[in-house]
Amino acid sequence: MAEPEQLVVEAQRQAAAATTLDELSKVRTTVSGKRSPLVAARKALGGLDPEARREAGQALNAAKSAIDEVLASREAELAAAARAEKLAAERLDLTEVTEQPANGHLHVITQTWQELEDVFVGMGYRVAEGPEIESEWYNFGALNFPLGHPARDMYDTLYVDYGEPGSTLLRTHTSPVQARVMENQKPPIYVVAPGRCFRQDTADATHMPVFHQIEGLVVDRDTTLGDLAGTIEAFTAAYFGPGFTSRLRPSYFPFTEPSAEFDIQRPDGTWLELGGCGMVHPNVLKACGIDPEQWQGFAFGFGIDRLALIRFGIDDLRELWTNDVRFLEQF
Ligand code: 2NM
Repeated sequence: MAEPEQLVVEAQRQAAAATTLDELSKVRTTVSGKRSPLVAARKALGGLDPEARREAGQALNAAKSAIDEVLASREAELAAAARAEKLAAERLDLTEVTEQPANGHLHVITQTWQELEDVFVGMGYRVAEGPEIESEWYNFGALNFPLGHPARDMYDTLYVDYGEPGSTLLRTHTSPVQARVMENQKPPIYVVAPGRCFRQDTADATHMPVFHQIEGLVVDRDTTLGDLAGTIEAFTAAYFGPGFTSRLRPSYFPFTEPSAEFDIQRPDGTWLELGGCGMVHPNVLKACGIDPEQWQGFAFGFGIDRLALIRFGIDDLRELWTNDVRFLEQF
């Protein structure tokens, strides 16, 4: 028969070797279950005489208590370890960023718009804004487009069903912003008006019914066509970089006289048609409350979207409106 102390030592050894609660449960069966040496020793007590039985019984009871304690304390250890492991495995740290989410960026048109504003602000201009829904007067009348003038028809105007028929429209250019500035501010005036414009147009690679323009306006004393040409040239170098130059070609606009188109020359000698410009027509100055005998002005304008295409090497305007992130994120 095994010595009771041996049984305790063996139970300690096996309990310590168990690394999971499952293993410990098997150890419990082995060291204190029905077929364990402990229970066998208890059964064997019956064969002893009363004196020896009492002594051996006490020793076995003490061993049984010691073994139960060994099992309970190992069980507590393993249960604590299992709980800690489960907690660690299930831990949800919502402040923990495992993968940096991709950064978005401004749309190609917005980037171009902001860079243009930066260049003009650097040249001393202020940025002006106005309504996208305009009156016939600010979009045409004040700008020397008389009623019934064929130039009005060239703008494919989208009229709004509001007020008298033909009185309210979606602005076809940002020039009405300039008219409002002239009406509300005293010269000298140096402003650019970037903004969204609307024309009834079928979308194709180079046209959209919604597009963006930026227009500049200067009204000051003794302003000349030379100042206009110098301004276009300074802008060209500032925006496109050194090695880019500009030229003016005679043209016609109702709100400027003389009028011109302007082109940009790339360092490789090729030309790019960019926009229109001219000396503000005296009728426009008068309509906006400025005395053309004292003040002269020049204005210029071009499309932001087309510039964005050139700048980023995109060949179809419609790509800017599809808003497919896989396309836009390239720029
Ligand atoms: C252009 C071309 C030529 C222009 C004229 C004016 C105003 F209000 F002063 F009369 N603003 N913008 C103008 C002149 C715009 O864009 C192609």
